[in-house]
Amino acid sequence: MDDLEIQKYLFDLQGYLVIENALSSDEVAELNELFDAQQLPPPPESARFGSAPDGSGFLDYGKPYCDLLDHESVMPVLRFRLGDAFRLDRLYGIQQEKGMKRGHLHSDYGASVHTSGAQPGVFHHPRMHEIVEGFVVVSWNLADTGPEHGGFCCIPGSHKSNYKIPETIKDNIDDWPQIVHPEAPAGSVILFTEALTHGTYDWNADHHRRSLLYKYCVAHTAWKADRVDPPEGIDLTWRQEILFRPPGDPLRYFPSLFEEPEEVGAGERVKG
Ligand SMILES: O=C(O)CCC(=O)C(=O)O
Ligand SMILES: [Fe+2]
Repeated sequence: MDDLEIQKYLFDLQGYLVIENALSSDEVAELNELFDAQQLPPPPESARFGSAPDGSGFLDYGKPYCDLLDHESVMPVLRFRLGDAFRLDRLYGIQQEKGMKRGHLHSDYGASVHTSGAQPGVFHHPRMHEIVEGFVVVSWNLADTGPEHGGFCCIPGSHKSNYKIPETIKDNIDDWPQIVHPEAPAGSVILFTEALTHGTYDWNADHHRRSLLYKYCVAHTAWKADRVDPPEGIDLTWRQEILFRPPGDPLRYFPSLFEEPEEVGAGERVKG
């Protein structure tokens, strides 16, 4: 499903998108080998791994992790959602083993976020200072996830809702068919807006979940004050370097990711 017209329609409609076979099996194997080389403690101890800000997170595991930053299968969708100037806001990985429990349903923007002040059952008009969009998560699956296994789950369309999610739906997600667990096998990527109501479902599979979450936002925004550091000793492309810049007004104080800067020749580095 790599037709951009369809991707735009589905992302807008559902608030998320799954692209299967975004990575070849060789690419998945290479990422998994680099992960194994880290010899992290197994889940649940390191259910979240490679987080940044706080250094470079899992980007330090090797160049294939950096090459996912601007992978060709996700850039057109990110451009559609975030415009020509966006930045890497944070990242982390999730591993789960059989029996690990779900996380609660949540969204970071819109009526259902706890900071919105929305009252149950009352139409919420976002106030002028509220962010309602502009953050997209790109979640690469290095192992099969989906309805039989667990992993990402969400309420499609909830990013457009002007009503706060009722507590009874939030607390009883198995009773509500509105909550979906998309099929997302190894090599697939899930893109979703942080305004979508989403969560992590119980992990029921014998194999471990292993997903890498890269979080991007429009250039003038940030989740918190800290920045992800570029990894040391790995050559980044000019475009990858731009992703690490601090926030700035798009195209005025933060450059386009889709126009190679004139002063930068092949292999040269953008000055921060
Ligand atoms: O993929 C998942 O399990 C959901 C992760 C999540 O909640 C998030 O990235 O905000
Ligand atoms: Fe989340």
